[in-house]
Amino acid sequence: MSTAVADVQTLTAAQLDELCINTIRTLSIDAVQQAKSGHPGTPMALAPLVYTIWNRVLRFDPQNPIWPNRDRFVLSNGHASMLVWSALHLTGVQAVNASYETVGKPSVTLDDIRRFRQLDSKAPGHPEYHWVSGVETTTGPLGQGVATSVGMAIAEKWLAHHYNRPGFEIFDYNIYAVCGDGCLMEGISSEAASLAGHLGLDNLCWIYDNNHITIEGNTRLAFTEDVETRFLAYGWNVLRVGNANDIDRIQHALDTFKQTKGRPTFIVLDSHIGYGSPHKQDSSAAHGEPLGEDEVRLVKKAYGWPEDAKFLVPDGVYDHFTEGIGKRGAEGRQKWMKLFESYRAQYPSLAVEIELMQKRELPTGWDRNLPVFPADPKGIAGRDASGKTLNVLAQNIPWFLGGSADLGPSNKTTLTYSGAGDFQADDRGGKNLHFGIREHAMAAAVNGMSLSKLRAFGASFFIFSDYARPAIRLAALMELPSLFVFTHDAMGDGEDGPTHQPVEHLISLRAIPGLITLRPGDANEVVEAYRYIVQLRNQPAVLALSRQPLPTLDRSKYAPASGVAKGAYVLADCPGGNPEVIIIASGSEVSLAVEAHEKLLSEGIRSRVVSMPSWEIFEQQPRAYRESVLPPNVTARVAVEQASTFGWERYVGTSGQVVGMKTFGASAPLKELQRKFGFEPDQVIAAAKEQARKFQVVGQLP
Ligand SMILES: Cc1ncc(C[n+]2csc(CCOP(=O)(O)OP(=O)(O)O)c2C)c(N)n1
Ligand SMILES: [Mg+2]
Repeated sequence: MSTAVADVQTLTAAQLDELCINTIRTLSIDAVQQAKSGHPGTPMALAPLVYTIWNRVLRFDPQNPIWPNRDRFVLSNGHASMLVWSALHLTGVQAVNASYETVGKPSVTLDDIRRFRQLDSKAPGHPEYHWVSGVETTTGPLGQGVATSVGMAIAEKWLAHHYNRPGFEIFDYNIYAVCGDGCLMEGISSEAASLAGHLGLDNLCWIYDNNHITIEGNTRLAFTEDVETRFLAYGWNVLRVGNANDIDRIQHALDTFKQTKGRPTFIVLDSHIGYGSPHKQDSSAAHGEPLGEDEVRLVKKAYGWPEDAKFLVPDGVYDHFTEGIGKRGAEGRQKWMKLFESYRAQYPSLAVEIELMQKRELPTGWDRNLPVFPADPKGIAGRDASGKTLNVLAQNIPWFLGGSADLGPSNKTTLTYSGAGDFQADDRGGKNLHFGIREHAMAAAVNGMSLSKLRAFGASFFIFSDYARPAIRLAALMELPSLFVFTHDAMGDGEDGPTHQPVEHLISLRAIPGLITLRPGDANEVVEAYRYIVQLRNQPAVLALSRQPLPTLDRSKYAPASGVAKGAYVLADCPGGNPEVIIIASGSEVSLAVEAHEKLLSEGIRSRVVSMPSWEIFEQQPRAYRESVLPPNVTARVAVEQASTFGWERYVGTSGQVVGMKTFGASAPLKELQRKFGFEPDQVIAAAKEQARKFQVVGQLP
């Protein structure tokens, strides 16, 4: 008789294991079939792995999926999401709300699984962090999950170093990331694995689903390297389990990982996509489409499953998970809670830090000693003002840390205060991360650190935001407060030429929903930008900073830089405040706009300068404020920004003018570039005058 309908009392331990595994398989098959879309093959193959990790190994309490010392599970091959939905459902993971409280209902119900990939279901197409409790990171773009897991492993090491005390192992969790051929073909995983190997992250275990299949067919089409040797070369411990159905071997490999010190572990798991499907096993046909009703029956028969049963969770399955992960997780968490209470008694301030951090709150005094820059026509570069600010913030906020992709000295992101230190294999307390020249993995790792509740930043030249963009996008999708500090934001590094001069970057980042971009106009705006960013809890931010000195504006003459918190503000106005022309500028062009404005005023033209460091923040302001800054009846407008003109019509209208870039830049000293591309007072003045003239003509129309 099928074990699925047998009296559970009569089942052996091995049969119970198999029953649970086949439940994961059949839930996955049924969900994909019902949705008429999805990926059944890999859940069928990896059900034993996921079962073993979750029910035998993972230290995770389904009753509280945000317990800080839980092990992390990442499914980097996110298309196999039914593995996650099955695991979250069968283990009874509880939903958590935005205030970090469990709300007394399951994270994923059987009904959600029945409605796999349907609107509002808690079982969407791919694992989504902000949407389903128990998902540790959003995955789907292949390679992102494993790269993010490296940031999680860095975070655990840093947290353990910073907060553990003798007898108080407050942080000692592991990170398990499952990946497929696709993840390992993507360049980001190579960057990430290289970094993890260098850092000796022995809390990190990747399990590679070695099924030789991707969408187009067998991996012999495009992926024939020796993956094991590659990971050995990265400095990982490499293990192999030759049969994905052998859960004891899988467990043994995972145990070996836990005993391995000084290097991460890579487990190659030889598997069969579509396992059990007579016509589709080991073929790409099992990858990304429903098996078909007939094949589903055949597969169920092969599993010893009732052929007509759909979404069946046999008796004994929920209980078996409760006995396994449920019991182990609850015990682990309760033990930890007790430990944490005595820790709090002995180290109250550290305990407070941990609690604040978990809720993404800031310690009191987080903004003390933030620099204030005196007016100075010569000024200071955005990157330098940023460096000074970062060094203050990192001292005020114990869990604020980050680094650059080998451009620290140039980005001025190095934390130079005494004791800041470098994060390395032999120093887990350092606050300077050296990501190496790996922007893509850096950005994903920053997300991994943010997911671990650190306030983390990554840095590079603005032009190379392109190399980090997929992870920046995911930060926005996940609603994570990751920070990306990009310097050399325009043509400021003139001689490097067009390969290094961003043009379309600002507007392309502005197009990412939820991402805050900020391009501050002087040193005090840089400080205010940081003040705004640090208080964000659910949004990532990109800072675009100048390489070259920018005049520090006289704030006794012009409006205070605190206007940055509104995204845009009236920096300089005409007497009486009824402008006939508005000049809008960001970053290095703000002082240019001010210079033009002064000239216009002296010629009797009533101009106004609006400093607009952030479109997104401005858009969040009430209409009354926005209209006070940009009065709708003042249609004579000029925008000045050393970036693509694309999109500025939003603020200057169809009749306005944009002094911006319509081509790539060029290699030359900055002054010459400013002349060539029109970023000089005369051009701005001419544009403003032309606008004002048009306005007057329009104003005279009946
Ligand atoms: C960056 C990225 N490129 C392409 C895809 C589309 N895609 C989804 S799954 C897949 C094949 C993945 O093969 P593998 O990782 O071996 O997964 P398996 O079929 O073995 O489950 C591709 C190309 C993607 N999700 N992300
Ligand atoms: Mg594959």
